[in-house]
Amino acid sequence: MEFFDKIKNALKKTADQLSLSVTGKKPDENFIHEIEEALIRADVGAATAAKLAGKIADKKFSRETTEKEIRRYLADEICTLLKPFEGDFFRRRDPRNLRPDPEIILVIGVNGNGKTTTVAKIARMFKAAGRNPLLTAGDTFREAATEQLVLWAEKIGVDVYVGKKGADPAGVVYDALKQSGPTHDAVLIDTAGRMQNRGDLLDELEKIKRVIKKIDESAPHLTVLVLDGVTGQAAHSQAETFLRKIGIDGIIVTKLDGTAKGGALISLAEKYKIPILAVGIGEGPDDLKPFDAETYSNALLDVDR
Ligand SMILES: Nc1nc2c(ncn2[C@@H]2O[C@H](COP(=O)(O)OP(=O)(O)OP(=O)(O)O)[C@@H](O)[C@H]2O)c(=O)[nH]1
Ligand SMILES: [Mg+2]
Repeated sequence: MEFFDKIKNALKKTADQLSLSVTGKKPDENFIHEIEEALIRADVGAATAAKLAGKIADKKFSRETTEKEIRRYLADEICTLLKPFEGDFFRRRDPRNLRPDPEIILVIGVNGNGKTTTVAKIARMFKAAGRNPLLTAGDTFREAATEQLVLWAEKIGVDVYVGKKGADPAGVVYDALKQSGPTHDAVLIDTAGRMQNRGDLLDELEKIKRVIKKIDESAPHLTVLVLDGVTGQAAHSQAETFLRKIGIDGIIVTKLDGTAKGGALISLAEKYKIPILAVGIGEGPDDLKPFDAETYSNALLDVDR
């Protein structure tokens, strides 16, 4: 399936939320309000929705304006908003680029957001680019978590480092980094899910970071916060806490295929000024896609390129 169609399919539920009935109507106050509500239903966020609706109001569309034109206009506005936050995750992995060796990538986030799956997807992408990542099972709480990562590693054909069950995760990460061979040009660290209100678990994450720095002062080279697209506006408090406590370089929004709230990342990017490195649009290892502002906004509003 072509890339645009995949994203479009993924965002279909959100696009359906944005059904606008405009034919023959001049965009009056009621209509503007309708648009604003539709945007909020798609989880664009109240402030951003108001801003976008305001732009439609200012534009003074005529009675002849078609729904398609309004969609086009909204898509363009959203694209402009998001453009500065297009992460360069895929581009900077270009093997010709200079990068640290190994490149250490820490993947963090709340329980069930899709961290382990995302680690697998990144590994797949790296492998396809001719790289050799070492996966690290930094989730030592649940045995199933380690098994899940090991299964992915086997499926993709990459190495995985697993510590002892119940071991201190920071220790496991340290050992993994020590043992990563000269052939490993990246270390992808999966971590246990932790709620943003669990101070003790956030401290543990800080410890993991400290340990990484012992090995390489400049690492982690990329700290990725994985957010669940289905969470909607609740993702804000997650982003805020992880940003403040741990520091993040970018976000990956998963499950965009399963949500009617695909608009959440608009307000997220805008509010926290965090690059969106990629999006997850399925459970398979190839379902990680670059975040492209134009493709995303066109798919969200269901307009053609
Ligand atoms: N539809 C869909 N499902 C996804 C996506 N990413 C992950 N999932 C599913 O979400 C569920 C949780 O994914 P995991 O990768 O285990 O999440 P996690 O953050 O590692 O979970 P914990 O380790 O328990 O915190 C699994 O069933 C995944 O298959 C996605 O982009 N789309
Ligand atoms: Mg996991």
